[in-house]
Amino acid sequence: MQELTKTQSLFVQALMHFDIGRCRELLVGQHTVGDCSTHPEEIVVPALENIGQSWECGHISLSQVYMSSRVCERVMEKILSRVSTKQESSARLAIGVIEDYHALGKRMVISSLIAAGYKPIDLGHGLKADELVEGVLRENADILLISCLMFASAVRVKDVVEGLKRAGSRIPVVVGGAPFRLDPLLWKEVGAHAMGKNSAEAVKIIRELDGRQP
Ligand code: B12
Repeated sequence: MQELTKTQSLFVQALMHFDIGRCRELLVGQHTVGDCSTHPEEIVVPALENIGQSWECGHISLSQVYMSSRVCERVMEKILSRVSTKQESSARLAIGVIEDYHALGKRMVISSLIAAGYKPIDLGHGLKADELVEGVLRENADILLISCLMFASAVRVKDVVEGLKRAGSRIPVVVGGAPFRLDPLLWKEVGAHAMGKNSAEAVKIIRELDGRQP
């Protein structure tokens, strides 16, 4: 199991007690207002990974995993900025979670994009490949971001890329989520344009594609 820092361990303990106040306390000190840095993510992502591993080993139940993620959602919702502090961009970004229901990563990416001056269109989660293609065409998106946490859903990105091509769209598809972090070549295999490991990288990639300076 991955070794955690002291703060990450305290955060795991607080999550196991569903102690929202303590979780917030541990994260707030890490966050700088107006900055799209990933400090809270550096605690939340490894902590939830650790909790996922405990579930895999049979040490905790799925309902504990579920409750931990709900607590993280509540706390992050309050911490992450929803107000753009930077110059706004007119690029139309669409974002969705393919097939699976792990939506916390998408939320974090959305918050960072908003803080960086974008107005991402949230297509939702649990989406089939053709639903993502439909969403892109309906919203006339310039860039599609896809989040996923399961290998079975990651390989479906290929269907989205092919579906977009069939529909005559050549927009870049940017992917992110655990399967792409674990297999560094997977994003290329599924035909994505780029892959980001966290929400700061998501912003960096989008800025490059959008031709904007940091
Ligand atoms: C919380 C959680 C749940 C919650 C989800 C609640 C929710 N609303 O999100 C619940 C309890 C519902 C759940 C259910 C299940 N889960 Co689950 N879950 C997790 C857990 C513990 C944490 C995930 C998480 O929220 N992480 C925190 C977020 C913030 O991290 P993130 O998504 O990676 O996002 C970051 C980056 O990846 C990046 N990013 C994310 N998206 C994007 C997109 C772009 C474009 C970019 C650039 C970057 C980017 O930025 C984010 C911030 O840094 C993981 C463990 C793990 N290792 O991740 C297992 C895990 C993903 N789950 C797993 C499984 C198996 C399941 C279930 C099938 C269990 C079951 N038997 O029912 C179901 C499936 C549900 C479904 N169909 O989707 C497995 C997947 C294994 C695999 N190989 O595919 C994992 C890995 C656990 C394990 N160790 O086995 N789960």
